Amino acid sequence: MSDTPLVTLTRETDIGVITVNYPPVNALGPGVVEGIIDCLKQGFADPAITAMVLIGAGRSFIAGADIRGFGTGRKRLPLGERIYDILDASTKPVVAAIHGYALGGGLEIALACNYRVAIDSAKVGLPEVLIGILPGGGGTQRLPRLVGPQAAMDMIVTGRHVPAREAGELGIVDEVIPDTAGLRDSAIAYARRIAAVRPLPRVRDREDKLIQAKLDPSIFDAMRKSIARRARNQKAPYHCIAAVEAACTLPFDDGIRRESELFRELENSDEARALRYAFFAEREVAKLPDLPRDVTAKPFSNAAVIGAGTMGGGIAMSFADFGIPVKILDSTKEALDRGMERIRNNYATSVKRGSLAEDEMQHRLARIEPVSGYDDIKDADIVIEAVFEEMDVKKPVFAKLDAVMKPGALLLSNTSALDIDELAAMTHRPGDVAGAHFFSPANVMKLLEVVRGAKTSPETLLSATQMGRKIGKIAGVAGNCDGFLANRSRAPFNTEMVILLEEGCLPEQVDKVMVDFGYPMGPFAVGDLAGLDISAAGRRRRAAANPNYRKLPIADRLVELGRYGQKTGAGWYRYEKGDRAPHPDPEVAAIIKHVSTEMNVPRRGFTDQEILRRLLFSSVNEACKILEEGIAYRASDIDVMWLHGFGFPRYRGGLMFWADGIGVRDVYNQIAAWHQQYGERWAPAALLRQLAESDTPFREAKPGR
Ligand code: 3H9
Repeated sequence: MSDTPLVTLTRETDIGVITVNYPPVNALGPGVVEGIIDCLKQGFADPAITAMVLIGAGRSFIAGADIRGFGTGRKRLPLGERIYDILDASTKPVVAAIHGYALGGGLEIALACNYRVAIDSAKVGLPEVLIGILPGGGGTQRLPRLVGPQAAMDMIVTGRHVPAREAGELGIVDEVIPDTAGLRDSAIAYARRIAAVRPLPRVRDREDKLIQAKLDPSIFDAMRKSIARRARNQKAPYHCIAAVEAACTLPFDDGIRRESELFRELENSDEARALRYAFFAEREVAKLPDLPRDVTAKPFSNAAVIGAGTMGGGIAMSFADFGIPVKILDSTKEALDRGMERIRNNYATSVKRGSLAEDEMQHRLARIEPVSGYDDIKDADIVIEAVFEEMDVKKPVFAKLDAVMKPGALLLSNTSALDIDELAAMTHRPGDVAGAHFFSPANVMKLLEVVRGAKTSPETLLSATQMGRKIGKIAGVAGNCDGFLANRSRAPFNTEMVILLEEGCLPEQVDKVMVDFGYPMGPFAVGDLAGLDISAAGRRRRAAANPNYRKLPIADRLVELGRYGQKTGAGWYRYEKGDRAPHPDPEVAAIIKHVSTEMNVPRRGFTDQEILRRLLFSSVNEACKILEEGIAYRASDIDVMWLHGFGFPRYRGGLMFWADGIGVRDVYNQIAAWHQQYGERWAPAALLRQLAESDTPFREAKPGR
């Protein structure tokens, strides 16, 4: 701990400047609120001070309450002496000067100040819902008074970060200051300008923006309806709406009491614990514990992608979206034209939907240059191979890259399962080679799985993860094995879901269980989207490599019948022309029953819980093997990959966090029982047994090496 005080008051002639200095983001950790209160009181007492500025040191104003303190019993704010009440009772104007982020409790403090100024690049928001709670520092009462209940709900229920200019237009900040002007000086000048204004403006006194909702309270039910699908199984979004509603129906102080009640109901809910866990897991995944300290990432300013297919195009868009020029290479003009056409169509769809401005689309397209020769990409800092998923197709690409690329370029493969070491062996620089497994659609999905080969250098590993972060991805590291971390941990789930059909389930029944659990789509519907021919090719490859590979005759039968999924209008479901809605298909049910009979497997009924556990426990067991072999750094990395790669419901934390909720012993006992019943594929991982015997939660499992 440094000796620098957390909060200081300095005087600039007649203006008191309160500076919060609690790196990295000025969260309201222990002592911070108390420090601000002390400084406010000193400022009120000093007759030479006419107004005060509250500002953050370092990269942010205040990023909110200290999330680590939640659920620990640590009290967040000094009881009885709430900072918000002290600000409301202020006798001198207080100006919040915002840069970086003013989030959660940070924005709530700013809202209780008399004025707010922000620099252009600042962002404000009440993101509490994203960690399963609601703004508990008056935000649900003050924000609607400033911006109206509809705009307040839009912010509070989504938790989105609002850029300073928009915050200015909404009325959250009183003045937006150009980034170049210097926030501290500008805020002091602003404070001097308004020092004499009386009565002091207080957000709590404003009622004008509430009138409309008082007359027509239907906006609250409309909001509830509009989030029904997205917020299913969750409480926090609904509590957020209820709290804003209270702002319109109750006097201010009663509204604050209602907000506190609702806050307390959420603070230790399962949902809040899971979401807090996910928040920290996402930050932990960025840490590479075994890298030497002095390793630095290679800078990069451009990239190249080999292969203009769906994946290659999506990867190229990911770079272009973040301002990085990228070349896309394919062997024929037709393939390049098709690839560029697909990219243009994807962007055009975003423009049509209103999520991308037309001129921004043009900027992004201008960053993507189609090229047809390896010579055109030889100077790229990073190259990502995204050709057909077959070793014999990928190997010559790596040999070629080795021959042409400038020294030090990162050579990455987008393979989702193939051996990185075999690819690296095609080059004379295996240290520069790693996997960069993007998920489909690559420009949308947040996950990047960086795969470390046996010879991947620490510098390459770090550079590949930082590249991911620069293009907005959450990058996690996996070891090199068939399927790496993500697909390997998911593979038993994919097998089990088809075996369930052999034993008595139908696709729509399994899908319903998983959607009810919280997945956006059921696994069979996802299979149809991805293409059943693709998964069949993966099965063929694995069966060729492993004679004990469990065959999935039902899935194979559909592929033999040309049922490849959405693209052929039929897969696990039937699709109407031009419509993506899956319809249960009696033909599929008949095939399933027929194959069960052929296999001599009696059909029986399944409970929802049995379906859920059969699918997820099979993956938990595999995840334990992955940890055991040191393929993952930590259990929470597996969770991050499931959240961002496979649509696992975030409010359940992730696969391993969810399994911890059941308890490691119960999970082990069930898997051991299924081992007896179904044989080898359910053999419990050694690590699982050890964890169960020592009653150690999955999240504390120490990976092997
Ligand atoms: C709240 O305010 C409740 C109120 O209504 C009042 C109730 C009474 N606490 O993300 P980064 C750490 S709820 C503790 O990598 P970036 C983070 O773990 C809160 N720690 O940086 C990381 O630590 P480490 C509402 C926090 O620049 C380090 O800071 N506020 C907190 O990419 C750097 O973080 C939020 O939900 C925190 N509040 O993004 C905001 N915030 O280095 C949550 C950060 O050890 N925070 N840390 O891994 C964020 O969204 C992002 O951190 C932020 C910066 C956008 C601020």
